[in-house]
Amino acid sequence: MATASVPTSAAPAASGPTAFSYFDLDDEAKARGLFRVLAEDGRAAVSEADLARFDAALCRSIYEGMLRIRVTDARMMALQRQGRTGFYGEATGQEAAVVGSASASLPDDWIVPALREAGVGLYRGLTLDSYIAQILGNGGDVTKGRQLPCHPCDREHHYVVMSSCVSTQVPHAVGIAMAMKIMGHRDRCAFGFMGDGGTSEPDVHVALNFAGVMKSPVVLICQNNQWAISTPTSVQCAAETIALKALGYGIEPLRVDGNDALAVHAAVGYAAAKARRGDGPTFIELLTYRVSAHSSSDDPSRYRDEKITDVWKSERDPMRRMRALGERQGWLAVGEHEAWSAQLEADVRDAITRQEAVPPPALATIIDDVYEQPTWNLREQLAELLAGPRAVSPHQH
Ligand SMILES: Cc1ncc(C[n+]2csc(CCOP(=O)(O)OP(=O)(O)O)c2C)c(N)n1
Ligand SMILES: [Mg+2]
Repeated sequence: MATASVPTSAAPAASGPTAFSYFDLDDEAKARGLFRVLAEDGRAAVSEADLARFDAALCRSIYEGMLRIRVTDARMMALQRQGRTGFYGEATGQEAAVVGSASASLPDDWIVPALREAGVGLYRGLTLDSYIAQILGNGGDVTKGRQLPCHPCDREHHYVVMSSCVSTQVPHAVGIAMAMKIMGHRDRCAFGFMGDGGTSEPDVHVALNFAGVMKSPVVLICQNNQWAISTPTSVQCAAETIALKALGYGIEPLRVDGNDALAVHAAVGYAAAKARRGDGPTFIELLTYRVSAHSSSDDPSRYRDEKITDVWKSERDPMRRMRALGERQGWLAVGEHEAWSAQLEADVRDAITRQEAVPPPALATIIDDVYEQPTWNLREQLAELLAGPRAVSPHQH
């Protein structure tokens, strides 16, 4: 084993190569094309010289971030099945899209996620303990148990809480970017994520219009995982590609193999650098596949052919592609994948043990944060609650 411990991912590597010929195509060709750095077997889809521009430290950091999501998601789903948390939505199979994007962000940027980007937060420094506290809604949860699981936030690392209402977050990302521009904050940008289904929502069109007109420093990223719960993209999008929609708003579109972490890193790095220079927004479609269920409440075998899913789980798996590259190039030693997985698994289990021991938020917090001083009727209702039989949460027994 070449490395004894998991490398830190707190400081995202942001210097990515961007000078690939794909970026010189005209906008329509970019929106109809599919940018790739790696073929599915982990071999170069670009010249070996171009591939060499991704250094080993960056590749290792991306791989570790992807592995962390895969291990964490599997444990959290098990926790949900055991009734220890109420809900979970995995990003399994989408790790390249998530971490390839995160690794192109800088600490001063702001991340406005959709459902499957918790790994961006984790990559930027959201701790496992805080993530799990928020999933359990315990007394250590920064949102005091008021959010659904899988809606994490982390102010310190500029990771905004996700909105359950699909796509309402996209205008927020554009608004943050507009504020950055108005306040003269150069060298930073906002990332706004959405799903393929999310692009059917009016909010996305409002956001794209403002971003285009105001030349906001925003990177809009659509994880096209080809499903919106049980609705396939093909029955809710008449455009040939989702990226083409950006053209109508005067925004540069990119379309990228979302299971190719290096292509995602390069494309998002290109868009972020452009935004930080003051050259406006980019819309990026990342083509991937939701190999998991929509959430712990869903059974996809009832509405889709899981034989197709199996192909995405095996030969199109984004981790397999990076691992093949790492073993070929030598930045991933033989046995290191197993050692990292075991270490990450232990980290997650330890954090679960610590967080399950934390009691729920005190009942009195129920009236916090609405008024500077709680009103008389809220105080009266709280007193009544505390005097009653439910003064102790059932979860404490
Ligand atoms: C405004 C709104 N409509 C419907 C829903 C129910 N809903 C939750 S997730 C989802 C599908 C989202 O699909 P997509 O945007 O592709 O994201 P994915 O789940 O595939 O990551 C829907 C319809 C919702 N939460 N909000
Ligand atoms: Mg989707």
